Amino acid sequence: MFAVMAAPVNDPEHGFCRDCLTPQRSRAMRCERCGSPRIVRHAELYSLHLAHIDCDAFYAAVEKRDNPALRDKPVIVGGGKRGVVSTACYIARIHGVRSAMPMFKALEACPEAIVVKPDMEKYVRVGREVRAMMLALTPLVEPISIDEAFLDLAGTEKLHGLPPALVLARFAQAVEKEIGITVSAGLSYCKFLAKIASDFRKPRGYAVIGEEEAVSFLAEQPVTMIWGVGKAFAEVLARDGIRMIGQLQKMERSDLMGRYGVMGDRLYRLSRGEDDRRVHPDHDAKSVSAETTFDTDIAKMDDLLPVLRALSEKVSARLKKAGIAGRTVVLKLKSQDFKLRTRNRQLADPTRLADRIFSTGLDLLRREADGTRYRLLGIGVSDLSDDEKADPPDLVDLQSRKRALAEGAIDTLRDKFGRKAVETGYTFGKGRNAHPPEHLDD
Ligand code: DCP
Ligand code: MG
Repeated sequence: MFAVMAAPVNDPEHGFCRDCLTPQRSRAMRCERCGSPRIVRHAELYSLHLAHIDCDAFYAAVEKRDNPALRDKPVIVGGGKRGVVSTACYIARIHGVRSAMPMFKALEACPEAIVVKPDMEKYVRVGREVRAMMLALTPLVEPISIDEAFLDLAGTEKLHGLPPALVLARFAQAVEKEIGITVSAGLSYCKFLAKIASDFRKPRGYAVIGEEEAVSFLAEQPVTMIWGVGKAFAEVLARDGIRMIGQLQKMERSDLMGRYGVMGDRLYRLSRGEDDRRVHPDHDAKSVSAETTFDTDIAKMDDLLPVLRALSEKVSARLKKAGIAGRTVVLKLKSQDFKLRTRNRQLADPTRLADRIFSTGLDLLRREADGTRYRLLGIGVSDLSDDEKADPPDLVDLQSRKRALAEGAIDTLRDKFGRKAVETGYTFGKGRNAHPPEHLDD
């Protein structure tokens, strides 16, 4: 089966102790030096360098650190306006409590749990501290969320005097000691499998997936392990009789693409452990946006709408060009008296589609179209990430899938014949006061 478990007997030369970092020369179950059972062994241990690190029960871990009375108790962080669980510690998880669960359900499952209100500022601060420690290992750190990041540790052996596998274990120890929370680490040759590995032995986990075993390991995993295969898409695959990654491995690329479009190509590649995405250090840009100042102030929704559409398309085009996506849509308005209003909405997944940016922006704009005369309108996205996880095909929402496909077709035509070749209903000939897309300010 799996790396850490599968390889030990065969690879006495490729193991070390996660507690004292001593290389192991025998096949003993416990460390030759300190007696710890936390031994990692793997044939490719010293040649892999792509890592994924994710903090364990992050918000709850920070709360336990700051209040030792909580340490051995089931702790749930959450509540507030949405009334859902942000996260639960591993003790509460034994009772079935999960992130995103309504709080009343969580308390039904675990009535003795202690509920703590989230303190976002604190978590952001701790997340930054963890990140700073990562950056001391390599500049190639790509944060994915507040508590996780990819690290490419290639070429750092000289600097650290240790191979990446040991650097990673030492890092986990240092976070425990210096920050007071625990992390799980995954080591592999690609992002897809490094992330899976970090999740495999949580909490305080360390797992390795090598090239040798990637295909056989994946064959035994459910399709939901593939990025972009959420509940809805998994149901579609299940309807076609596909539940395990091993089934995808037996299918032709053309067949998968014929059935599932672009997603089919992803299924083909990832099911075979093919993933050549590199680790991109934190993007300098924190957001991508476009805005325009009107010649004369506008109050009417009918007049604001085509401008919003054109701006959304511009933002989308930039995201697509850069291969990135944003999870938070930000609407910006400046009123006649120069008062600035910004409104945000977080989406379930990052997007790069003009249509999603537009429709979210429109929702936000409707609330602000209260007769105020505006001199500036802007739309953008923040919370940027790689576009790999963007706009997962939600086949339940057929309408949005159709829109996404239509948008793909429009992009292709525009690539071929230029931007003006295709105008959408919203921008075409509308908006007496709006600039055409080419003349939008940045
Ligand atoms: N989070 C949230 N709502 C969710 C999921 C997560 O508010 N639906 C927050 C709380 C988590 C943090 O983000 O602590 C990190 O998310 P993870 O998915 O990494 O979850 P945890 O770190 O809590 O647990 P794990 O040990 O599974 O990584
Ligand atoms: Mg986490």
